[in-house]
Amino acid sequence: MAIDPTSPVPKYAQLRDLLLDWIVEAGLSVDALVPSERELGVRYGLSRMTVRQTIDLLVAEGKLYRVPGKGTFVARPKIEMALALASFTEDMRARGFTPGSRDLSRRIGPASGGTARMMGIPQGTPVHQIERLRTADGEPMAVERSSIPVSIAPHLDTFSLSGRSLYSILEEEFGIILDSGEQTIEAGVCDPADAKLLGLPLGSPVLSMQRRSFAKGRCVELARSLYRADRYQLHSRLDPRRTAGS
Ligand code: 16G
Repeated sequence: MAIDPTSPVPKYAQLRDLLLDWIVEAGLSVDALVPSERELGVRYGLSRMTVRQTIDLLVAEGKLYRVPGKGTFVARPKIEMALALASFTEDMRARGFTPGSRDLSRRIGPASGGTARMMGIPQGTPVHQIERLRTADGEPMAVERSSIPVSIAPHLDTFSLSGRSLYSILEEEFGIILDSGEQTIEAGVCDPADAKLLGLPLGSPVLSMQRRSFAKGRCVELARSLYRADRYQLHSRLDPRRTAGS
């Protein structure tokens, strides 16, 4: 396939699709070297600037990565985010990664107006405020900020979360079994502090999530999380459209 100069699709975007197809067809595996910008320019009849634009895009999308002085390589496939009420620990283990957690801050504080509204509790209600960096095989994946009412899990602050899953502590120590939840996912850009924690360049894209988890109708956790968009993607099954009355 070649670049179509008459197409309304910009050349850098056409090259993106052509390159991704070529990587699959040529059987390039993870960490394989991609031809240089000069070679690609010659192959597809494009200027070096256009090729660079495509490579920049594919790097930002997490499809390729650059090693200064060495070249551009095929990146690992993204992790598919489980759209389920699973804990980070369960999810990572199921995919063969070793989950990790580093406390960034833990304290008990009054629920803000927004948090209280979302959780269905009075403003100012004491909540555990837990901020953690989540890792997979030691690599930063997400920053998670959770609020949990103190009345639900009174001495949760006495448990270490670095070697143990929050959901398993809720279950084993407080008898709380989460039975329903809801999650909103939006595109976002990480601020300087989060970019540093996640080891990403400033302004990198992230998946910004807000999750409410319930047990017996009571909101147990409100979590606001930032997941690396270069490592995660969403996938969901689509059910057939139901017509009225069915
Ligand atoms: C998931 C949840 C998070 C929860 C955590 C518990 C999302 C967006 N977030 O990462 O709300 O706090 O699991 O994980 O899915 P843990 O039991 O491993 O500590």
